[in-house]
Amino acid sequence: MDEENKFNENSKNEQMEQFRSADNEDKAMTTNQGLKISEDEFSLKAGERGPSLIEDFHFREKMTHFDHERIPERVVHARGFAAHGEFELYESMKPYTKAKFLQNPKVKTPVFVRFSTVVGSRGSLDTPRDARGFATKFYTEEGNYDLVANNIPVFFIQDGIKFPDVVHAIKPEPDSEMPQASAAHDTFWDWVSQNQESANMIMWLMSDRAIPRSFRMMEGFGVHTFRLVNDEGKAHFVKFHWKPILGTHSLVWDEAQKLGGKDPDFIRRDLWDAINLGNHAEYELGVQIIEEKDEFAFDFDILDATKIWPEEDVPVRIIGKMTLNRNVDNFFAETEQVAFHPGNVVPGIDFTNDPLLQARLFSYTDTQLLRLGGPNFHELPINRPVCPFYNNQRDGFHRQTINKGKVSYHNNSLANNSPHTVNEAEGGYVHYQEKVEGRKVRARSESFKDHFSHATLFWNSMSESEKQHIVDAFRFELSKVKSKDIQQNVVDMFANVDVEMATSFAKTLNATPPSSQKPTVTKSSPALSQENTPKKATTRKVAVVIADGFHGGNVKEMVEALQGAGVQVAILSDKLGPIHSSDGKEIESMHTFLTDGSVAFDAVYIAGGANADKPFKENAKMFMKEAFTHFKPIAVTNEGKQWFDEQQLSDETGIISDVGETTGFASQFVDAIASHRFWKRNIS
Ligand code: HDD
Repeated sequence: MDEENKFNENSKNEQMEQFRSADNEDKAMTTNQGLKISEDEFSLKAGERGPSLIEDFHFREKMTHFDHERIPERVVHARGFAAHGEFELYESMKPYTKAKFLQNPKVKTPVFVRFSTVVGSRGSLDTPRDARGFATKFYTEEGNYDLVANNIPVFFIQDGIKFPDVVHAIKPEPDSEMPQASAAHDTFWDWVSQNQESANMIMWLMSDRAIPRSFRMMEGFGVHTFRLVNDEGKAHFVKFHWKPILGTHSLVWDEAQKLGGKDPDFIRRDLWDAINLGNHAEYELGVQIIEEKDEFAFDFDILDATKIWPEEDVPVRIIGKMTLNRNVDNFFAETEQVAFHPGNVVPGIDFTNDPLLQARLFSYTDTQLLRLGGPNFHELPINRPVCPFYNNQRDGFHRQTINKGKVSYHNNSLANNSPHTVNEAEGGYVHYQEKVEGRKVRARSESFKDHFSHATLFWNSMSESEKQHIVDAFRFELSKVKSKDIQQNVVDMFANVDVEMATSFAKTLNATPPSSQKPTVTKSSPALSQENTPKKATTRKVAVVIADGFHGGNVKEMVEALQGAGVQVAILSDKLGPIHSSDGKEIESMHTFLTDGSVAFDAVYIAGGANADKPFKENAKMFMKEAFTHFKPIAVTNEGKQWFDEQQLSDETGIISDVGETTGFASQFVDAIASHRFWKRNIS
């Protein structure tokens, strides 16, 4: 096979094929030893009403397997959802890195991406206020490269030794194991106010970023400063970004909470359905690059993971695109067993001395040894590199490979010193030879001491509605804190970010407002505001609410226009099955008021129907009122228009109304869907 084509975007899928189980269809059931089974419903007994017998190997095998089916969930990021895809390079990065998958724009690399929430247990919900994990495994011809990222570009702490502390503080409190999947409790906010390096991350966590609308609509950030190293051994500092093609979009908090009950799987379902429908999730890969000579040219330390590199100062260069196009075959085998590690690098990508990154380089393998039960988890199908691997590691729990021969050591003469190491020119990984010197100290660098400038920069960059959401989030979270002292400490801490902001939530808490000493940072970064993200109607979900006797022509026209714009249409009524129009047509309803709230949709079209009864009308009104308070586009015709008017909602922003004649009604609605939310709407 020619070298060029040996590895391609299908390499991982082809490799996994050999591990997929044979089809069960028409097969006789057997034990794991291959013995055919004659009876699977009754255990072996001494007499029909007698005691069960220990010799029942079939019962024992079935029950033992079941008893052992759970593995420890991840200590953080337990709830995740993953998909396969490919990465395609737009332009060669050869001047910066020798990483083979970043050389040739023709090469496509298979990827596996696992998204996650951080705090909640595996069986929690998709929509809590939380950071989201965005971990990508690139199966490259030189081995696996893992970009283990989050949807927030900064972190809670500067030094990884504090990771167990922040995680203990944010997880459910250890005495009661409450609250689940939530930061809104005393231990977390106590930790925040006693660890002020968290200020910037907390601003992001209180912002809309922490309640994404979809995994398809989230940015990803490698957070740390890494190094790219080229063929000549020259290094550049780099930060990695994923930019979603659909833009970065969020839920509103009330909607997120309601979704947690109505559909705890809302976000994973969104990705699963989108991929099945062919609406593949797409993200562009961007890099910010800083020359080594400019390491100290900034008013923050580029090794400090609580700081961003403002995009206006260090532009993000888009270098490729990732497309997630295939759902997993088996959640456990793939999503649960995948093991990421920021230390999985390829030649041309290297680390820096960021003390957070350095700690991570220890933690991931360590946790996986426990979670996946031993040192051979690299052999699990999802974790295997697509290139072969050879070394002298042997044995251990669940070893799959049958290593031949008696030689399992290096150096050796018996096997011609195989496997042998290779030099850099032949692909051997050589660590970047950064010069280091210093005394052994447990200390924070002076250059890491500013905790507030970037938090203020973030605040300054927000639109009015985004600022309001941040204040509301602080109000919500801190109102759940029982200790008055902790509430006050947080108010005092965040006065260092913005006095007005801290005053706003101090009032709600009945805390003492901070003095009016203003922080001095006036800079803002427009790239941080979601106001400036791409907005599209495509793949958005709209509920079309109809009752018997609906206006067939209006609904048909609207449904066709929506589908033409790539919008997903869901017909919703008070019952499933055919709903009849006044002109004798029928449309199948697949959703009901009972099963789906308006929170499951991005916009609603209330068409109504002449035969709607009172309960229908009340449900429809509630449905549109809820969408209204979530700032969503609403279209109304016929009875829908009447019901809207009857509610006397104070504002018509984002309401597209039509009594049957208005031209461009459907296209106005599509435009409104593309605007997503109408923040100026008065919902009071
Ligand atoms: Fe971590 C999992 C991302 C800091 C220790 N982390 C984990 C996952 C993501 C991140 C996306 C889930 C991977 C998956 O889907 O399987 N973590 C981050 C980011 C960080 C970060 C972006 C800051 C920049 N993490 C961090 C620190 C430590 C850890 C400082 C410890 C020193 N992270 C872990 C872990 C986990 C993990 C305990 C739990 C499960 C796993 O590794 O495989 O090792």
